[in-house]
Amino acid sequence: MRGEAVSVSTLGTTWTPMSPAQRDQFERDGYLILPGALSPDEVGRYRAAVEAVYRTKDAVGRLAPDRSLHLLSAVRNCPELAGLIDHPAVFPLVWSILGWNVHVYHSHIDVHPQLPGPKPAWWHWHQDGGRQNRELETDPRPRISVKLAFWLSDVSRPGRGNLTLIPGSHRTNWLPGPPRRDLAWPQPDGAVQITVEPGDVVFFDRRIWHARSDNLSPVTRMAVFFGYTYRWIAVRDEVADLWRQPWWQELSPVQRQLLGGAGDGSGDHLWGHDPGSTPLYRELAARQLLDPGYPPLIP
Ligand SMILES: O=C(O)CCC(=O)C(=O)O
Repeated sequence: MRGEAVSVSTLGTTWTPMSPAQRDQFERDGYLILPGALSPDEVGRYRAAVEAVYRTKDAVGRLAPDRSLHLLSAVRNCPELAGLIDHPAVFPLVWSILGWNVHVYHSHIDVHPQLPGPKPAWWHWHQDGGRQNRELETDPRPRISVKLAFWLSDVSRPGRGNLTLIPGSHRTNWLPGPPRRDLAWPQPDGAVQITVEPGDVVFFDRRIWHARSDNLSPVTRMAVFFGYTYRWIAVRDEVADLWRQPWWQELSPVQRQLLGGAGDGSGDHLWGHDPGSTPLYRELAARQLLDPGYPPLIP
């Protein structure tokens, strides 16, 4: 129910760091698929929450003309999703790659019903991060953020609005494409439609070249995406007064950190100057999972 118990506490659950084989695969391909990360019960619960949001937005005329919903700030708009942001089956992938000084900077709920036919040409291919892809000068650009995509519908065949990506493209700064987004253009070489079952999660490097595809099937596509980055990078989601929400107190300290509510709100804290009051650092320390590769600034 909206505004009531929203979080799934991870206390008492096991956190398993990314394995060396997963790391090798992630470094090589730029993404991992985690089959069955959510149980069928969880899929049912999170689906129901997303469907409720969809109905609410429909009632106030906020769906796109094709009746799709692409809604930023996932937890603000659907607090029942808070249990996904540190889901024990996949959150360890995030801190294994980025360390403990992280937050969710960009998230979205996506509902895509069947389209009557292919949409007019539009070049959707991109790397995440917006102007990071103009303003960072290295080649390849640094990773900086990763994303978890939680699949709540059956996208086990192509043509169902699959996430499309180019494996191994995360170290390529430039993808040849049309001079204007609305020009018809062939799919890039090597592009694959990712096939997933409800409850699967895709974990990807923000730099991987990716695009949503059209859902031409009768199965409404439903997914929730959470992007994580370092706390010294600004949050794109709306988080300004989340702490005033009635459900905020029910979140765990790590969930609050991920939603911008850790420390004293100062820039110093965001820079990671006080690991002792940074919940994810504390949690990893308590579980003896701190990576010596991410030491505090002043030992
Ligand atoms: O919805 C999709 O399949 C793609 C999502 C996307 O482009 C993104 O997460 O940046």
